[in-house]
Amino acid sequence: MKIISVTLKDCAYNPSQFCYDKPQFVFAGRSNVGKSSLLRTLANRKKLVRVGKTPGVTQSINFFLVNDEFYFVDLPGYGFAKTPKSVKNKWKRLIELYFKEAVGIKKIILLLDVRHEPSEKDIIFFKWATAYHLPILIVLTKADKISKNEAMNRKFSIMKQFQLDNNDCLLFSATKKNGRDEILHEISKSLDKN
Ligand SMILES: Nc1nc2c(ncn2[C@@H]2O[C@H](COP(=O)(O)OP(=O)(O)O)[C@@H](O)[C@H]2O)c(=O)[nH]1
Ligand SMILES: [Mg+2]
Repeated sequence: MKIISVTLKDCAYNPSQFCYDKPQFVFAGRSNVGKSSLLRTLANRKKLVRVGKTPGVTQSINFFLVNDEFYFVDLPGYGFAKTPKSVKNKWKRLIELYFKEAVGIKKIILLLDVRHEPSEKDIIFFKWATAYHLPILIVLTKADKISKNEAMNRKFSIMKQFQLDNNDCLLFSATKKNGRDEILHEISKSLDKN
């Protein structure tokens, strides 16, 4: 798949702003996991529109229209220690409302740092998405930070933990651009279904 255009369509602070008119690929993960880097790499852009410069402060669900065909949906990163509880609750409600409707969500792409065990919040998020019957692709980020062997071992261990197929758990490096094609391939496969 070729990504030709990426434009920020909406920053949704309430459900009336959710973009359901085209298929959606939803990117989630804890703050600092490498979500912005992944989105930039997929889009082949040095920068996407910056929404909220301070980690933990972006409270909106951001819809990027890709090729006029589907959306990359950027969920607020979770697990940033300094985020006040009231803000956390607001995010949770907003995401819950989004998942509940789930019109056209093709895949949840959950990012985990390849070097670390999934946190409790990662696991809760995974279970949450599963409860809404949303298909999940796990992307293990920053794969360049460990050896190829270690990375493969981490991948198998995560596949086992979350009971995923080989194609539903991919290694990625933004610095090396490894894994980009595989992720885009999974996205394009999901678009071809139905
Ligand atoms: N070595 C390496 N560093 C990365 C990679 N992806 C992200 N980073 C770094 O990790 C930090 C957080 O990345 P960012 O994309 O802003 O994370 P976000 O908070 O999830 O959006 C930044 O310093 C990035 O340069 C990667 O694949 N390899
Ligand atoms: Mg970011």
